[in-house]
Amino acid sequence: MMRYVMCCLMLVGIGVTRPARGEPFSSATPMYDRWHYPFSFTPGTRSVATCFGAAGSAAFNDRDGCVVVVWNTGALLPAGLGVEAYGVRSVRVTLTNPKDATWQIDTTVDEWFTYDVNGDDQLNADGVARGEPGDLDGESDDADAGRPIELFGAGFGPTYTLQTWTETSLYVGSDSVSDLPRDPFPFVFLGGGPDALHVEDNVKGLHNAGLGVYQFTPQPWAIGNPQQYTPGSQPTPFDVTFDVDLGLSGGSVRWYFREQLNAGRVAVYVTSLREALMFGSGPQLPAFFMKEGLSLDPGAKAARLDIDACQPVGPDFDFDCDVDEDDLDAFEVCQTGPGLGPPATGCERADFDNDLDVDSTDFAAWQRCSSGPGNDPQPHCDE
Ligand SMILES: [Ca+2]
Ligand SMILES: [Ca+2]
Ligand SMILES: [Ca+2]
Ligand SMILES: [Ca+2]
Repeated sequence: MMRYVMCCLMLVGIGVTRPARGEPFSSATPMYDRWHYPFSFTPGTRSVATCFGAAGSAAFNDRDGCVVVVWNTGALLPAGLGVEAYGVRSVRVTLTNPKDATWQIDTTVDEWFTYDVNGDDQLNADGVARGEPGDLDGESDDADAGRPIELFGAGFGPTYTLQTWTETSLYVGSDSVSDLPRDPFPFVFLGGGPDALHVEDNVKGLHNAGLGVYQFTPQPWAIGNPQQYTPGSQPTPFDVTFDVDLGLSGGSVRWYFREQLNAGRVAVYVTSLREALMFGSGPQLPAFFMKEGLSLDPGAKAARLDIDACQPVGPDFDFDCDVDEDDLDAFEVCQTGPGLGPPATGCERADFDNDLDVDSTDFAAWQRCSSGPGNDPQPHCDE
């Protein structure tokens, strides 16, 4: 038996790997975990990776010390079946912080102008909130102590792709000489997608001019939630869990994970704008064991991924592994009536019996599959 469970995937009902619901799958992944930082001279082999920011500092990405993790999901369930063959109910990422941490807990987003926008190493030196009379630095105080740890999608390009990047690849990003986009880079979707907004420099407002976006506060896909952590009195390692909000960006975030299951690799980018320290380390910073650091402490664990996935039945329009009212709403938009002609573009999926209309026969299929929120539909209910 493996001493360390490095990665667990909870997979439900896809193809040949069709375990009972809730049965965990384990493998010796992550495939890659890396401290994504310009001055990591041993890329991919660090035992612990810290997350911190350098907001407002020229030639440093605002999100400076970051973690990129890639899991080889294709080793656990078949990839390449087409995105339509993958539904995702939930995604949780768990990272483990070494003992003796002192960083303050903050589980809510801080606005971009509560960081050091002007790069003078002070926050809101004038003491006046952004935009108020007398504000000289464009900054406001941080209303709640601490900085959140934020999980985003991992975008790739122009140098790398999800398939070509490895944890030892040459670093691409700001390098203390020039302001450059990261590759891979943390991103959010613009509105309902598919355009990706870089977030590594959201305080300086770089890399998204082509989309008309400058300084902004991105909504993370998940915020780290420390488990049983007491800052300044923490004698053991502890987990930080990230429960992804798959409903963000009108389903585009869920699509990201479906698309990656199809690609056989799931990647996430974990960052914090917690203010930097000299040498990028210290108990004041969120820090996470990499797979190379498992011998450091009996409580060390590598990054873990839990995905509850499924092979969706036809009436599961939003691909979240149930058939409920949300799916009915989508179906009703597509209804045409008997013999009233082919479904509109985007509604082809609603024509379950493939007779070129969306009528009561198709609705009957929806009824057979109806399972309620969060419940598995009966297998083959749409046939
Ligand atoms: Ca400042
Ligand atoms: Ca100010
Ligand atoms: Ca805060
Ligand atoms: Ca559904």
